[in-house]
Amino acid sequence: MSIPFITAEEAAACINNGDNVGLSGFTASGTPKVVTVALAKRAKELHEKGEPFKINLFSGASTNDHVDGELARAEAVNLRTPYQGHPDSRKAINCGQIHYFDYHLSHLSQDLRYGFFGPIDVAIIEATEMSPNGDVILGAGLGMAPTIAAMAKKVIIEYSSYYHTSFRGFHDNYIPADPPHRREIPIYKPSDRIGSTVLHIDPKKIIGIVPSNASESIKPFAAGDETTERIGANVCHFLAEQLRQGEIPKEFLPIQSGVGNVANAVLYGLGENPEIPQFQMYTEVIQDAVMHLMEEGKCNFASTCALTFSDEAMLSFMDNIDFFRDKILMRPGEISNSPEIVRRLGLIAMNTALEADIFGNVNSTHVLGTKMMNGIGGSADFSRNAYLSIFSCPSIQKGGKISAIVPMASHVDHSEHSVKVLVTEQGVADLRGKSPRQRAETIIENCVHPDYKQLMWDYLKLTQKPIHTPHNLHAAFALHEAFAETGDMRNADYGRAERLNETND
Ligand code: 0RQ
Repeated sequence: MSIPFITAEEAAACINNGDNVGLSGFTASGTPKVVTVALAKRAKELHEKGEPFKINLFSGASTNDHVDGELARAEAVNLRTPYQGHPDSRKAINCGQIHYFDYHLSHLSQDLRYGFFGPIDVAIIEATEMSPNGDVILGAGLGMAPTIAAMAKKVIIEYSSYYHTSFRGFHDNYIPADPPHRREIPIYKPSDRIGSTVLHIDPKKIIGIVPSNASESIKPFAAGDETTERIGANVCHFLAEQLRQGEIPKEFLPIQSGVGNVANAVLYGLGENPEIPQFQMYTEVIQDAVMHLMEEGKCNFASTCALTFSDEAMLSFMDNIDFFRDKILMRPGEISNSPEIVRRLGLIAMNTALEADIFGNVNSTHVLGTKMMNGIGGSADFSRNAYLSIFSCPSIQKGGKISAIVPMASHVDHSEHSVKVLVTEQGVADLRGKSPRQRAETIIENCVHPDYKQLMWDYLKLTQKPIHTPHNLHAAFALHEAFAETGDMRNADYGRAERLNETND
């Protein structure tokens, strides 16, 4: 069967107002790059004619400007899930223009299959190779590609010529059976392959192939500053000590690491630390740092959902692709982030907090409790189920006007039950085996910035009678209130709580 080549505009014309559209890819990697741009143009033209046009957008994780940027600016998105990180879509979400629901990345494929969000009307899948029978070699990221390709009524292929070397052999396409038929996912070590290198798509559903030669447009990470380097060093020293004490087995354990400068600093730190043995990764994204760790022999295998390399690093990866062919497997998000596998392999999970409270509850998503930043992503898939779950963040933000450690988190993504270790540039709080008061004392002593320590000790004193979790509900958000009113959390005032205490006495 011959599948026609079509233009991006012809493909976009096949997408209708109100459609559920699913995309391949995870982070920018492997996401569509030309059809969504044409779709944004179509939306703008229809809006100019007074016609409504919005889609519901389902992706593996964050995307790129070609997707979230273009579509948000064109006001072409009604519903968005599970994760985004583009400033324009963030703005549209926070002003109520896009309905966004923040969702665990490991859940979305299965919950789509369960029918929770209706059908997938159109899937847009980036391919790097394809045969006429519909066998596709995906690109640098899978995300939900297997599920949305199987569910979609119509499939559009974006055929990328940017990848001039073959990606064959890097993918492990697999869809678990749904309950009540699900069995264990048979991964017992990060390198176990369970699925197929090709993704078969019913050719009868493929409406056309759109050529593309766009890169992922991922910029290299800025060099870490002193704070991120100190956080990285604190995490590395802690892990080395855990290894010495036998709390981490001497063979070490597979690592999951989130994205960003802190994650990069930790990985480089692990690479340089002679006490940390060669390790493997079971994670959702690998960035430039991992490629270098592999070249140096420090990391000998990585299971991931995407190669989130900067364009520069991707070119060097392609030049040396055969070196990596037996060292990397890319899997769908529901496998790379599967709680079952995370628990079985015993991962060391390292993720980032926006805000944490002195009892160890972590907010990774909501700035000051109300504004969505990016989303929970895979952080809870990993942290809830890890052998050791570590959250890190700088102790202060905005030149010290914000303390990242507060009495009560203004939103909770990871409860105290999932957070075992908290790290800032100030130090490490190991929360295992500690009661709420002991956790608070450890966090204040080791992680809080000196400008905020006294405020936190004073907060604990507000609860005079012994109680399990020493919160004072009249003062729990005093730092947030001070920021809202004066622009600086250091102006927090516990006066009302203190006066009420006196009255109660
Ligand atoms: O503001 O952009 O104006 O400078 O938030 O903060 O310190 O640069 O943090 O870029 O590493 O992102 C949690 C968002 C951290 C990310 C989060 C302000 C701060 C700055 C960014 P500016 P930083 P990072 C793998 C796993 C959830 C998903 C996840 C994330 C901006 O790591 O999205 O882990 N995690 N996925 O000034 C007010 C606070 C603040 C604050 C920071 N307490 N109050 N503003 N900021 N803390 C990836 C995937 O799942 C695909």
